[in-house]
Amino acid sequence: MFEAIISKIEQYDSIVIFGHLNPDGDCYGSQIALRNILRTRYPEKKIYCVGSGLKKFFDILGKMDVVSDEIIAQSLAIVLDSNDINRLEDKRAWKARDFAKIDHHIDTYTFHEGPEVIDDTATSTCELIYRFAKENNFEIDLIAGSALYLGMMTDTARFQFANNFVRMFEIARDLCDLGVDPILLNKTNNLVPEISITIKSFIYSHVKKDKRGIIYAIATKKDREQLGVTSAQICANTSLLSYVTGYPVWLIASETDNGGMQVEMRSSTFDIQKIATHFGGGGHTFAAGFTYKKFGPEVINELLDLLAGVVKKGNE
Ligand SMILES: [Mn+2]
Repeated sequence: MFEAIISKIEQYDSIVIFGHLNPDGDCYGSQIALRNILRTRYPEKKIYCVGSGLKKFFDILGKMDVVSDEIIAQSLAIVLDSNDINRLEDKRAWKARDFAKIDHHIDTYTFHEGPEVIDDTATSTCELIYRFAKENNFEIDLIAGSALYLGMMTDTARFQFANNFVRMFEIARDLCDLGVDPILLNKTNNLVPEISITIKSFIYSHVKKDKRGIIYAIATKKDREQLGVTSAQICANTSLLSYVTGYPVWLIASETDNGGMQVEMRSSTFDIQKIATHFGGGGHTFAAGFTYKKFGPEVINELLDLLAGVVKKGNE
């Protein structure tokens, strides 16, 4: 499955691993895991991770690397957990000599040519990195195993969602056998900055309901400036509106600094990924998001109408 990617890896002395904007546990975890696995297997090669990573894990799983343009220009870029070229955090991936990709999102075909493994039935990119290591007898050390566990745990919202639960739990079991400490990973992952109280109280006091089955909250740029938070910080809280009886779709929309809109949407039941695609985004069937060039009542209403259409059709 990974033969073409491995043959690329073997051709290069330096490899730079890229991820998406606003890195989450799966993005950071898959980058760190792949870095460790490749460093162990190919000690003579230089392997780097770029991007902002997940700071709260730096002490236990490792920091990101600072890599010059010159190094990138002679490296193989491996892009992880990203299906949309516009959502790549470090755009220098396109300055690399060569390119490969491993991902579990529904493909949007915006990337350059190169060997790729895309499996949207996988729980996480970390699951794919696990398979990459196992299928090729690459050693998974304790750091890599912990990073893989982190990504699988966070992308499944703590093992709630999977196409194949047996496969997911078998991997989790194998990682626990390696010595991974789920309590430490959970505890670290649960840590939130104090500002999250402010964000949560804003969302709960700005809940809006659309009778057609959508519950949501909207933050304008002014709201955000008063709170002192970014759109990404606001949009990371969709779970606050989840599973309210009568509302199978929930979302948070935030006006971006340049007057556009960032949206994160979830559904318990309906395929909302296609609505994200309509606005130039993507994601998964029940968890998707996008950034759009416009913000305001008109575009919000368009979004609500489209989602209401999905709910109506799904209920027929
Ligand atoms: Mn992911």
